[in-house]
Amino acid sequence: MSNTLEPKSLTDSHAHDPILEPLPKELRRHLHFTLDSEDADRNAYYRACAIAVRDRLHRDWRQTRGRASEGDVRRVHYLSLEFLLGRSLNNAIQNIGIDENLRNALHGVGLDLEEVADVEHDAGLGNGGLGRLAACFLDSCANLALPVTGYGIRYEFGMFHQRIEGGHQVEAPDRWLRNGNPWEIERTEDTKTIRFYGHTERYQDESGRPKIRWVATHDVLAVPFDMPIPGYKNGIVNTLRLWKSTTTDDFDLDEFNAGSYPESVAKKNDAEQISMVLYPNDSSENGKELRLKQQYFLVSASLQDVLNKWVQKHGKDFKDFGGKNCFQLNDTHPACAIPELMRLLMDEHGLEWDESWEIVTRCMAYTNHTLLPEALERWSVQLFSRLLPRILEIIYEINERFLAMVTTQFPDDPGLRDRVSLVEGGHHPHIRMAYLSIVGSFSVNGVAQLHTDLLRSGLFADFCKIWPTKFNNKTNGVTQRRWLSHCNPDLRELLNESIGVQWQRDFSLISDLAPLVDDASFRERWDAVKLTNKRRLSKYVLENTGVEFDTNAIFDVQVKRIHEYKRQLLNVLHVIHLYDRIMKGDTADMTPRCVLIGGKAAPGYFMAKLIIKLINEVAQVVNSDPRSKGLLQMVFFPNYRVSSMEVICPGTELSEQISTAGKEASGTGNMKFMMNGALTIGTLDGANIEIREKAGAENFFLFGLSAAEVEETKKNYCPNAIIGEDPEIARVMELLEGGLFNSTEPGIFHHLISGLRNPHDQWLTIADFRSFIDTQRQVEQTYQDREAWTRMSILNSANSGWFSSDRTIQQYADEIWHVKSLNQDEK
Ligand code: B1H
Repeated sequence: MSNTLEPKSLTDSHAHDPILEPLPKELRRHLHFTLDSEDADRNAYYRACAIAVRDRLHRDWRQTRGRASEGDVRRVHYLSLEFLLGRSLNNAIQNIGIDENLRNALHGVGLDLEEVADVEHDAGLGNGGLGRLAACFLDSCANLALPVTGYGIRYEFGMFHQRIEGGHQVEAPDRWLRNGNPWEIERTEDTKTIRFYGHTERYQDESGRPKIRWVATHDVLAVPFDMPIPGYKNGIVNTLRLWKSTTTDDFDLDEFNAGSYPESVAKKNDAEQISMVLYPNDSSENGKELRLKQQYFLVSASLQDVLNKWVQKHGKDFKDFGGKNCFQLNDTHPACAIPELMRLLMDEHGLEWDESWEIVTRCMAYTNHTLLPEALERWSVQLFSRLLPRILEIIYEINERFLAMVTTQFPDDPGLRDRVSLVEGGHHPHIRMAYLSIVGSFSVNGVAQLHTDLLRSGLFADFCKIWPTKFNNKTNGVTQRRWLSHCNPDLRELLNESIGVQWQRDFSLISDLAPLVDDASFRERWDAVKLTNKRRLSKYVLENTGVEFDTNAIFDVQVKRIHEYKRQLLNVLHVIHLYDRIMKGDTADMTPRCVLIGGKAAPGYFMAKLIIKLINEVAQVVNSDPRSKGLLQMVFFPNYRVSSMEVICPGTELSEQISTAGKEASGTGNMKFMMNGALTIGTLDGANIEIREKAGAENFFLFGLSAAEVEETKKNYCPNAIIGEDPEIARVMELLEGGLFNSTEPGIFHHLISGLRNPHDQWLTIADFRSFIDTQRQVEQTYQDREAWTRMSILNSANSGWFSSDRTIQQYADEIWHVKSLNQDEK
């Protein structure tokens, strides 16, 4: 019997096909019918545009889904607690090539595309680099037509909104879904059930085999919401599937019958809390029960999703499951995927341990993003056994079998067993999630060469001895489509004219820029683009801070999460030093400078919040002193987020990448600035090293100790001696300690100051200060030679091809995932 509701009938010649309709007509239709909107203001138009664009993605989205499942190709599932997407409208219209069309359609009704796009709330479902990396990766996977699905959580509240009051950070909830989200489609038909609590019991199955089941659980539902991820003009639309938690509709019958119906219903609210809010502690863990619930919730829902689809197609034959599926774990946050896949295969699908383990270790791959001890996840065994008793049992068994193997294979290293145990013993034992991730994965990668080297020689050295070939490097990258083409339209046009348009698809072509450094008229146009972008940034800074930057000055920027290891404090000390020169009248060869610092501090991170306060107070003193005029300005940019970076990075001339060497795993802001022609002042840390190699040492301002020197210096570090011997540094400390920046609040910076002077200061700020001052002097001198600066700027962009996430993802695809482009035949 033919089904008249078959989706095919929607594409027949009588049906409405939005792709064939002119955009202005579609916008009117959505305003009038879909939205039933009375006003035709920019808010209404934003929503109409988003829906019209989504309609235009629809056919390719369906087709991409169909092609990937029909072809029975190997697929990748990118599991991440964070996807920091930012805005979607501009990205989508650029990728499907209707940007000019939409601009004209809006123009026809008296609106500006920028103005309309500005209505969209950032999807801030991430903390910083790790979450934004996941978003860049999805863009690159779609560009390369790879069958990759993102799996995450649909947080009701994303990264908090930051306000500055009296110089202090104040957090407010980010209700990003307030006006709905036109990009998502709810798919209740794919809802999954997730279990928590309860206990396990042994039983025998029909054939008398001993089995284990997890019973008396409190269940929660996971409802998926899909977001389209369009490729760049290639007909591909991939999916990001985000899970929302909700209540099951079975009631606690005892309570229900006892007449406490409202209480019984209200208890179900607990379920909704799981996906309520993103944890805002970048690079540090806090061990909260709700966070472990989030992690397991994401992992269980996503694995069930993939397994269900597998069973629909292949029945219970899992022989080839590991060959056809790969799960990339974005740090250890989704590490429960390893025991959860074991559980699903054994307890739900009846497989034995060995065949399940074979499958799991064939399809799990783990990316490590940090060496900082405070960010390494450890979950208390006590919490685990209460919340996820079956998962804990499986982890214990993984550990026993692993340790038995270690004992047999390394009999001459008796200490090894204890060092690599997944369980950290003691009074309150914990599970080491990084170790679990290594043992359960076939690939473990770091995110920059130095980071991977340090993992191999330090944190994971024992595991490297056990499995030397498991470890590999995949240096991070960023998408040039958002971080150059979209955010820097003037540079895009200049590039298109000079080297053609293909760089948007294949960023290695950016190297064609290099010969143009010798072309004086090109350099002039390059400078003109930068000036336009500085003006735009200056306007944006004025709107957000009340300070108007002088566009003759060098724009010096540090934007990233606030953390001691990132050393925003070093940047502030340098500003204090410049201010001291101004007060002394030592300004003859001073280059005017505008310093912008932005970023959020984790709400519980006292020192980071104090650094924000100091930045604001120093800015206040510097900006209000008439002697600074034309020489020095400084702002703290509030609520730094993806959409602010889109204005900040094109207008930046000097990129501050000044972390203590060995601490920043990679960094990705550094790459965005480089593409947009900023020069970097930086340490030999993370991807800075590779940036310097690619740009050429002569086009990079290097300062400070190397990672090896940091370790050496720590053995005998004496900041007070350095301060005592260097009058300029001593003077900066004197101003700071004398209360110049906290005259009405005595003593508030005490902890910062004593940290700087402490021989155990891990961040070695004072150790690198002299080198920083001297290198900043070099920056100023170079800036005064306009031609030299412009040449260096062009060469930085020209050599940034390596830092496209397309390159990174191609390496993941070739070396870890072994997946191919769906458009392979067309190539
Ligand atoms: C990075 C994190 C991170 N590393 C814990 N680790 C989090 C850890 O909420 N948490 O619990 C959140 C984030 N983030 C960053 O990853 C590195 O510091 C950067 O250097 C790197 O560029 C980025 C992407 O690889």
